[in-house]
Amino acid sequence: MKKILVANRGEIAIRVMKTAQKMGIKTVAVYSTVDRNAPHVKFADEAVCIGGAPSSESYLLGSKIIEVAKSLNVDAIHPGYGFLSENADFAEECENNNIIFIGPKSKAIRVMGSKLAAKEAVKEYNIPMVPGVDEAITDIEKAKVAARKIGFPILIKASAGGGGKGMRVVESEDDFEAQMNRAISEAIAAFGDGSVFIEKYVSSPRHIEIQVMADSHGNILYLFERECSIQRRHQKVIEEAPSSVLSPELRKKMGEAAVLVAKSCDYLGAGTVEFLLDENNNFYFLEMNTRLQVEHPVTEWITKTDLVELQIRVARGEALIIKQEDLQIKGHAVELRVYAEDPMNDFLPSVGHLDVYQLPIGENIRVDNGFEQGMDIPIYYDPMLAKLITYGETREEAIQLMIKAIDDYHVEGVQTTLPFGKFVFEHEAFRSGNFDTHFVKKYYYADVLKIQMNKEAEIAAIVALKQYFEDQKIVRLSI
Ligand code: MV4
Repeated sequence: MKKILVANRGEIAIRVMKTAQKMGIKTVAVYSTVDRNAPHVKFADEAVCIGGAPSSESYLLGSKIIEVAKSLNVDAIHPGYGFLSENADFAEECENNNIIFIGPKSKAIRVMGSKLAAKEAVKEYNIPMVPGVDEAITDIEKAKVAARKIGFPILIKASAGGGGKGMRVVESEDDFEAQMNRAISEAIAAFGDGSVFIEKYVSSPRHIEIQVMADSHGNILYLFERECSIQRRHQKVIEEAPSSVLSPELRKKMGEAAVLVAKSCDYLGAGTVEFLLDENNNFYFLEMNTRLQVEHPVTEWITKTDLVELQIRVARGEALIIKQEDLQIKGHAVELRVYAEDPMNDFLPSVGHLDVYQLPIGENIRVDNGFEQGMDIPIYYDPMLAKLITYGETREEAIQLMIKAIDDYHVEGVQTTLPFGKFVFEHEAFRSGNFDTHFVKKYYYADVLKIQMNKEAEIAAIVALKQYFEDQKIVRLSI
């Protein structure tokens, strides 16, 4: 593998190219007209403009990207996350054009892209799943009987959905039919597929996901868990590894279950198996994400691995040389996604010009960044600017360093999730590890940031006043 095209932009494009460079592999960037001067374009050995700003005219144009790859003698395409990363047709088109898709085979993407097909695939492996009906609902009366049996509240999910899209909680039988009809029409509108199914609603779960890595020789590893319960509207904001609530026994059980999920679809490359964990530490398989995830750095840090390097190695046919027994968790890592969003205004995108943009630096601080000072943030894409990751021997150390790094991260011109991050990392519930997916809803309201900022301003004023009095003394003494 001599040349890789990265079919993505922003921090993840750069992150992938860094590893390619380290491995002596040439890189090709693709970009849209608004990204002409973007850092990922400058970073690559070669770069090709593939179209207009909307991703439908550029980063989502699979055939165009394959054309570019062929014309530049590219051996492999890394899709990053988002865009074409979980598009089975694109993976298949790569396969058909003799370009290595750095990811699983199109078949695995297709199976895991449908939650119902995923449930079907793992059936024979005894993976714990939430009680429910694991086929598309066609008869509402029959479904009602099933829902009664499962017990309310139940959750309606769209098979083609993901990341929480198309979900509906139904509290009682009276609402069942109306909610079901709404869910079906929503699923048709959003995914062009009206298949929905029902599950028992787990009311206060944690979101724990397991990183897996598979080669083409039958080896599958689990690289432990990430705790991703701090989300808002199904958008993760803070992740950490390891989770503070898994015992070594539970970790092993979940890891082994994740490996079986990967096995069930003949998985290749990096994948993530999502589980819910309830109050009694029961875990349930939810879905598998067939890509490298945004939050992969926390896993890299605690396992001392480079997941992109492993992806590339298995994509070119190498066997994994690491054995499960060799893998160990060392230390603790936390990550904050720095979005150009206004946490005081319902997290609305706050795109604009980066007047000031200075990153924190230091030992045990990693910033996976896609922007620089003076740039405009395009409105066309996900507003994530960077990921701030810190590491420590203990969770407490990693969190303490994170708070310092947030203070050393200077952004002017747009609002960001940095102050929100500080709020979470200082919060007692987060510190104690006693939280679930309802954290943000439960504890966060816009005014807490104002209160926090006022407190900081007061402290700053007191410090300044003290300094002023001290200076006065010196002035007086010197007269
Ligand atoms: C659930 C659930 C409760 N019960 N399934 C949301 C994202 C998607 N991957 C699955 N999700 C959920 N599925 C059952 N049977 C609660 C959620 C859920 C959630 C899961 C993980 C992280 C944050 C969440 C926020 C709300 C709901």
